[in-house]
Amino acid sequence: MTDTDAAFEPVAARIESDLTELSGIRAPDHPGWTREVFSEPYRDARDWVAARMRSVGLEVRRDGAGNVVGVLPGRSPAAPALVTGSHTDTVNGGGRFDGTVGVLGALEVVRLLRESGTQLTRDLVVVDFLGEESNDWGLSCLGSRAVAGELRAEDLDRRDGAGQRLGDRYAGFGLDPAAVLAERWLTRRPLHGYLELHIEQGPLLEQRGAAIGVVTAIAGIERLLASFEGRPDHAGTRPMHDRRDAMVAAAHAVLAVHREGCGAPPPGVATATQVVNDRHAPNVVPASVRLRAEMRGIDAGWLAATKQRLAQDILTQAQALGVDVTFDWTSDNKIVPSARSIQDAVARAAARAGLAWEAVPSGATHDAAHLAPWCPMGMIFVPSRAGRSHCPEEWTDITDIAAGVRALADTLRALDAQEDLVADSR
Ligand code: HGY
Ligand code: MN
Ligand code: MN
Repeated sequence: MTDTDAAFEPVAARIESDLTELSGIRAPDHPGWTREVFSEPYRDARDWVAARMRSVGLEVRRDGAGNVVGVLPGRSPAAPALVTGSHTDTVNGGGRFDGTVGVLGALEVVRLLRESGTQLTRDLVVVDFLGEESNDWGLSCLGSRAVAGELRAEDLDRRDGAGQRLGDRYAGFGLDPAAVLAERWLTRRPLHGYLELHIEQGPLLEQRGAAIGVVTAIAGIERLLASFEGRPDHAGTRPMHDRRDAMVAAAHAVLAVHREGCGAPPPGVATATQVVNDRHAPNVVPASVRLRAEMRGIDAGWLAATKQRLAQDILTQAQALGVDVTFDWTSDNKIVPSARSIQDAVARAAARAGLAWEAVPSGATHDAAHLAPWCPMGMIFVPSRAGRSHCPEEWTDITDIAAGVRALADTLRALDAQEDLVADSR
């Protein structure tokens, strides 16, 4: 290991201390770690992140879309900037590492740069993006979507299961909805590249004994809200042959979604995640039932075909039961390939550090998917124990996280020195 390399050996204890402190900020009455977007624990967590960003020497601002943005000025501020970061919101009952590893890992990179007296050519922009997790409004990655100019005025009128309007939740969190829509800074300044460190959230790296994942692509996500309308009847007196049971039609749909996922080309998956009986009386044949499902994959042909097959299959079954069904499809994000130039840079950095690496797709979506249209994008994965995530059991060893931070630091330094990434980005 050269002197320079030694200067960039992450301090695992510092990362672990940050993770422990941030993990202490969560909703007390929920299982696991819960910091849902617009919640009070989430507000507290962002205050903590902003303070920690300042403490490592970043110039910090909250942009109009609710992102916490820290800048480490480079020698040439006019040069296209490097961006890194991730998110600190969680799913309900989630874990400690999803997203936080990328934000806190970036803070450790900043400490290493400053301690070694290394000033990059380019500004290094570190972002804790608002609301990355999928939500009831059907739009994940709220913060990166907004600054990429993808959030539309009509999106603010979306309502969640409790009827809450997205625009009102922004306002309740202290954000002006008009400013959210106007805050499109990704589209306004030249960017050199985006690199995000994240846990794999799947089993591949652990199975293959690799410390580093070089992400090849981020899966596209198609989301379905199917609404089944049958007929309410007395559950105790209505003969079985003469019912229009919306719950039975939804149950067929759940199994149809599962069959599609089981038949998908890897890493394709399909999951029915919610069935709600709008009139949940215990003695009434269900008349109005809503089903939420999502399909993910990196094969555009399969994603398109599965939507068609499912719609036909679900409709046929519903009609046979005398139940009407309507479909509301949302593309949460398209399939996004990582930049070849950044994949290669990550692989070189891992090899230099003596870290075994594997090229892997990402079944999870990330803010990186929304940065990709504006600059070459790449991601670094670190292993998830037993491939578990979005649950309290989510775990990544601190030594694996430190290895990921080492790869992040070395890759960012290499990208900083490279001229025109854009030329060879795909
Ligand atoms: O849903 C996802 O893929 C990510 O964890 N938000
Ligand atoms: Mn995540
Ligand atoms: Mn997640």
